[in-house]
Amino acid sequence: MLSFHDARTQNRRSTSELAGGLLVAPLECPERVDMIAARIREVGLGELCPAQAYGREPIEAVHDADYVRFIEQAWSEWQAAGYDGEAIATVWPTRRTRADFVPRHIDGKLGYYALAAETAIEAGTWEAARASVDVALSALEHVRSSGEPAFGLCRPPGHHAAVDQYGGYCFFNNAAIAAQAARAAGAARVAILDVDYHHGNGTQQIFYHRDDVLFTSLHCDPLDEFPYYLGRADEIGTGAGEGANRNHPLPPGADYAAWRAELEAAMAGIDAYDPDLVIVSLGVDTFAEDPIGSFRLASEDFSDYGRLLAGLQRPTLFLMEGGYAVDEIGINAVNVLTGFDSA
Ligand code: FKS
Ligand code: ZN
Repeated sequence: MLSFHDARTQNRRSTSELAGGLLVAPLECPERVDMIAARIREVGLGELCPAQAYGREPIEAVHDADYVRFIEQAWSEWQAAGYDGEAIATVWPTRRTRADFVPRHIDGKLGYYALAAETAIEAGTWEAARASVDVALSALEHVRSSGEPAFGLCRPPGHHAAVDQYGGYCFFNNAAIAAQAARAAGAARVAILDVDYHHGNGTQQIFYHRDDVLFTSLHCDPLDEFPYYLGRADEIGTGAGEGANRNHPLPPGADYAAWRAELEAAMAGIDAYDPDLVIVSLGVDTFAEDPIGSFRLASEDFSDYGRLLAGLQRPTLFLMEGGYAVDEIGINAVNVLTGFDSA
């Protein structure tokens, strides 16, 4: 299968992630992409193609224009405020304050648009986030024009990014933007299958009221895991979207047998939905050795579920999300793709 990438995704070089009360080197690092690209070449998965530029229009078909402008300008506003470090939110609109206006000060804006504090904005963030969308849309175009599967080596990831919120290492929701672009290009129904260890709260929020995009997610129970405030099984969609949102939370420490059983249930639902396109939000932080995930998948399990996904027999777009065991990230991500191709 063909893969798509863009060197500008490596322009995000944040040095600070707020973790355990410390500022540490971010888990979501540029080497993740290098390792996956190296593995693609090593196994001869297929050509690694450069992305085309799509501009901001497809981004603004999903995200608020004011939010997109905020991501564009946040770093220069932060610098203009005279701060020395990277831009990190420290204050929020909460359950007992107002959230119906955007403050003028950059500190107020950061809290308004952030859903978590671990993710810093720095000099290369805007360019990398836009490039990540271009990667997703380039891979989509290949799937649509050829009917063949494709892989978008997106970075930064996207599934936590909501209509007007960033966090959990995500700024623009690559999978949602690709789904929306596919709809605009004529696909009647798109299914998003999110297999990242964390719930895709942003993707869920974006399509919660719609029945033309099905969101199905397997993830660690939000009672125990980030993003904590969304992702439970009783969230089924609203209005026209009722029934088109399906969450499969699993307990911390889940093994592959439990995970695979949920995947089969999720796939039966996708099959019945009869989508024209399946978008897989491919996070490999379900790996047993992942530094932040607690699930127990082995490298060969990724090949196994890649094979299983081919059984849907639908045009399929894989987009990279999380995965932080950098030494094995290439093996695990590419195992899904070779498993799919081998079926
Ligand atoms: C470690 C706590 C980490 C944030 C977790 C973010 C997960 C991001 C992801 C994505 F796919 F978006 F990258 N808390 N000290 O893996 O879901
Ligand atoms: Zn994740």
